[in-house]
Amino acid sequence: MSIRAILFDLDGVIVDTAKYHYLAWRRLAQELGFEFTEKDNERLKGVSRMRSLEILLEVGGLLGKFSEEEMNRMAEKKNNWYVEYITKMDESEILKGTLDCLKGFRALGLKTALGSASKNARLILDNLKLVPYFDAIIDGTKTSKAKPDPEVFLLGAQALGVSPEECVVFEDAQAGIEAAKSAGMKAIAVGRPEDLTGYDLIVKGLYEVNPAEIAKL
Ligand code: B16
Ligand code: MG
Repeated sequence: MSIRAILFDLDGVIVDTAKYHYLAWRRLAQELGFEFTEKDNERLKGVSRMRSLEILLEVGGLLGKFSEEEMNRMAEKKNNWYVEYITKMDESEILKGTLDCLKGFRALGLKTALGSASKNARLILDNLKLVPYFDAIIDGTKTSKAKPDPEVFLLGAQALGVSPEECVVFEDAQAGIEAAKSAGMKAIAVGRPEDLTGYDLIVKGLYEVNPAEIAKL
């Protein structure tokens, strides 16, 4: 079966929003009275907002100490700070190779979709002026199950009118690679071989991608 669609994760593939997530989570940790390091932040990549909060509280030894309402309030507070940071983003923050890649795939007649866990994906794509390059945008507002569940990518394939076997996914997070594989898609890891496993191919960034080669996978 030939490749007809390409699905892209957002954070870590198209843009580095992890640094803004980190600033906001660290601010929350400081308020709660503990340090949250950049190494700790690695555990939050590709993970949903509420699961990220649980991991943060676990790092601070505070997991289980708050009610659901308090947890929701903390997540909201973090998100408000995060939104303050990403509102200032512009095209200069698009990761190297992204535009050529999106244009290249579309020139070959392939469809493109975003498959992100973030509820803020739309705002980010708007600021980066990337919305017109996607035929479908599936984000955290449209999903009910977090990666490694394949839901986000299956919804992407459905929105594009293609079958999962005709899709290739670009992902930087282990949970995302697992989501792509359990959706029955090809997974291209974006990152370092020592950090990731279970992918079909690995690249350092989209700047290494040759759309014509990927279309032949
Ligand atoms: P939000 P992705 C993910 O984006 C981030 O990697 C992860 O750190 C974040 O917690 C998650 O989105 C939810 O984001 O709080 O904005 O809804 O990699 O799936 O594009
Ligand atoms: Mg990611």
